[in-house]
Amino acid sequence: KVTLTIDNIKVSVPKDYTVLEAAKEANIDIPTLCYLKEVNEVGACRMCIVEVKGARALQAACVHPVSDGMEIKTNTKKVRDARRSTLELILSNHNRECLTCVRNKSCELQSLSEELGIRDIPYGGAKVEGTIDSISHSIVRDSSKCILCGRCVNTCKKVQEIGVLDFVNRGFDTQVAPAFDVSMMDAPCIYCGQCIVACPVAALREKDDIEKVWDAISDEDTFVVAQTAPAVRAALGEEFGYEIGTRVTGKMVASLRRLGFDRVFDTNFGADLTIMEEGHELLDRIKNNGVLPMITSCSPGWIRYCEFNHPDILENLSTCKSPHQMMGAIIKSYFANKKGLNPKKIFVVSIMPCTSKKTEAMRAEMNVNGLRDVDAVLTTRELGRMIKQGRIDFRNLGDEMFDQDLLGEYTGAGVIFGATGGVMEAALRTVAEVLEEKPLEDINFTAVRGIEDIKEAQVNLGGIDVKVAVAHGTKMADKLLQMVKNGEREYHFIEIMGCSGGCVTGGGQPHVPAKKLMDVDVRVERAKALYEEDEILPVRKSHENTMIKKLYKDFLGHPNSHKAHELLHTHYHK
Ligand code: HC0
Ligand code: SF4
Repeated sequence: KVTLTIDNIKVSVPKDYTVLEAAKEANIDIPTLCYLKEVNEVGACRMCIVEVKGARALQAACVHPVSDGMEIKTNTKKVRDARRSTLELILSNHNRECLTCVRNKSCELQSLSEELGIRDIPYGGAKVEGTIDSISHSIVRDSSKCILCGRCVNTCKKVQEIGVLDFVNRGFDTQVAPAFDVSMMDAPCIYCGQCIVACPVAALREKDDIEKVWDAISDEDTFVVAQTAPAVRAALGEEFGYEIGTRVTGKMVASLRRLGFDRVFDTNFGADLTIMEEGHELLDRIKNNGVLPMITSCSPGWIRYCEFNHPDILENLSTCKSPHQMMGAIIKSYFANKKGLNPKKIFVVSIMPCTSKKTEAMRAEMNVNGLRDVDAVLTTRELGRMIKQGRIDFRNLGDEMFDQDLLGEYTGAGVIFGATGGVMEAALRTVAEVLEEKPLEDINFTAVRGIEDIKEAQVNLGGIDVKVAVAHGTKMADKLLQMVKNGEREYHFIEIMGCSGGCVTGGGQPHVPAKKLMDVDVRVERAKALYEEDEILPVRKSHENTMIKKLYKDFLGHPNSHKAHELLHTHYHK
């Protein structure tokens, strides 16, 4: 440990700490902008500069190491003036249309300007002309808002190890963009949206589909169905001031009903259905020498990653569509049928924590008899905005239940899909009981829970030692696949999610300021909310969902039946 004083407060910290981390320990708040814990610690924006006694220049606290006896001042006039000048310079070349900006009130640049009391911007000079890339279905890049902090660049490069974004051009013309300045649509971007989550401003944002959904709702001839992904309930509250990890399932349902959706269902029903299809697919592959390991297919970011980077293992991917696509297909067939609705008049809206789902829903294969399974995908953030546009007092809503007709029941197994390891655990609960033909003593497969990079387990199921593994984030997915490919590891079943933490930290989830990320692991807090819901549900195994049983009895026949294949399965492209 070393001891130093910061603003006359003595603090002892480990010797590998930076001044920023030490100040945090002493409850002293140093402003940051480009800093993103463990991802972007580069000292580029110079907002975190401090006075270090004995040093001639001001030092960037986020990269400056502590030493014994060091004396730091974090908030002198000299420091404040320097920070203000730096900020004015950034603002002089920034598109300052805050009122019409999607990040209005959640922008880190905006809050800094307020904190530092910026009232006018003295530099009137040339401004870089911005480019907007809004060609993809998932992501919009607006360079007029970009402050070149590099948070997105390093997230894509170091967290995901994909490296789509980089600094292109030089000097005044520098931009953050895919190589050769191509559209995100033409880059090997998987639309995971982690760059959006990392962006402190609105230079990266999701493609906004709110108007499409309002139009459908206001058309009296259209039957509009909402379905909500497991992870949305664990984060939507943050848009309304709730602490990270607050579960708002009941209020979320109530708000969707107020917005005018004709039905509000839970994608968890689709998740339970996925487990039935995927679980039986696994059993079939194991029994009949099919291609193993089988790998989950519900994360569209992961699927794109696999198609781009591991085209040799597409056969290993489960053929199951993802739960929300299955749900859409069932709504437009079984549900429409039973309810006497014209499927052409049904508009399915998926509320997802994910930006890649927007592109997934537009894939040509994702249709039922020529109709889209899902017509629009909104992120958790977009739903938050819609609720505000609808002037709904979210915090004072009572809890309401999902609609119950035909597709209304869901199990704890479905809920935990939203956290890394959840799909695996849900599958094991079902596969175990099918193979063992008796109820499990303990349904909590804790070995696959948590945020460890790669999780492994071996479960004896009906005399077979089934080996499973879980990876989250494409960097870890790649590592795991390399081990499988070079023979270091052998598995029957692998769960892969495109984002670290799984869906709870998907690219469509509410923004968390970088400062907050120094204190909390969002992946852990939001996952807790899901495991909590799993614990309190009366039914926690997908195959015990009575509405799923009825769906098979009345319509699909049995898992992996011809009809199930037609509606619920898909294929992939090299
Ligand atoms: Fe997920 Fe899903 S669990 S991908 O992470 O499988 O986005 O939350 O909705 O479809 O159910 C996301 C979350 C889903 C799907 C489900 C799966
Ligand atoms: Fe990289 Fe994901 Fe952003 Fe695409 S969406 S640029 S893959 S971080």
